[in-house]
Amino acid sequence: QPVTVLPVPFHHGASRPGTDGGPQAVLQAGLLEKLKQLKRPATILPPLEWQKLSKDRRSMERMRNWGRVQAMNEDVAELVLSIAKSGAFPLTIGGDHSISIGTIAGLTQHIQQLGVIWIDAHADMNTPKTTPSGNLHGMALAASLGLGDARFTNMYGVNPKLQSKRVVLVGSRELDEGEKRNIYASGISCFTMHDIDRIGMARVMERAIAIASYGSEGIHVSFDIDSVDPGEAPGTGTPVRGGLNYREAHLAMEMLYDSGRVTSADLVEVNPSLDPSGRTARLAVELIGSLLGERIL
Ligand code: DIR
Ligand code: MN
Ligand code: MN
Ligand code: MN
Repeated sequence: QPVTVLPVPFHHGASRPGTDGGPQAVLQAGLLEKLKQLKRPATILPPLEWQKLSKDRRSMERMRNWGRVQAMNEDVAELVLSIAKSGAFPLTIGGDHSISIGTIAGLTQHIQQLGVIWIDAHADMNTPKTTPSGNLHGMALAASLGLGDARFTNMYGVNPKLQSKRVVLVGSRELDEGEKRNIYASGISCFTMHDIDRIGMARVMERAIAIASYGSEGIHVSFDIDSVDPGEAPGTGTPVRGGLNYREAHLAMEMLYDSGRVTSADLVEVNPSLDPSGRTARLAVELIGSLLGERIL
């Protein structure tokens, strides 16, 4: 199956700039070469630029830059939808995690009962009521489940986009108080670092894949690079220690490929301005390789 890469250089869903350089860094680290090596026909779309905005979408403290995030997500959704309709695998490179509101909105126009595996140090389950930061990248999964402001829960007039019984968090280790309540109330599944320590990544992924694929036409993998330990992935805006080690991250991606259920993916929160070494972007390319079928032997 061909892959179509959508680069989304965007940072207005997060506190600090830098993730707008993410797509270029990942491309420079050899994404196209990796896809060629895997014999995947690949198309790289031009980096998405958000539309110039009229002045009536003023920022708000509990939803910072909501106008820019909304405008960007409208374009992301349309492009991802057209990629999916073309029969290619949509691979979206961020950008901060707020862009996943758009990818999921577009995908759910095409794929019935989409399952989602959200691999992240965080849950991104805040709403404007619970957010401590006002940053929309911390609200992206909640919005896709119908929690929060209608500007983000109601794209295409469909709300909610996802059913909680097919949504799984993996790698969680820094949850805000309100988020914990939202996780319980929503009924999504959550495998924290504690669960990975206890039962191992292999069993966690077996369960996550089973949950996300039950009754679903496809699984979307939303991979926040901050899920990986900052020792391996320092180039990200909100690093949290105690993350996935190098092999755990690859194993997760390899098992997702082996499931044969994954129909799209996002790779987000790479911030090259925080990583002069470039290893975070190189890791991102390697992990995409594992997700798309690369094997050691
Ligand atoms: C925090 C950080 N929970 C917030 N979220 C991040 O701002 O809502 N998500 N960094 O990836
Ligand atoms: Mn800027
Ligand atoms: Mn995230
Ligand atoms: Mn995160």
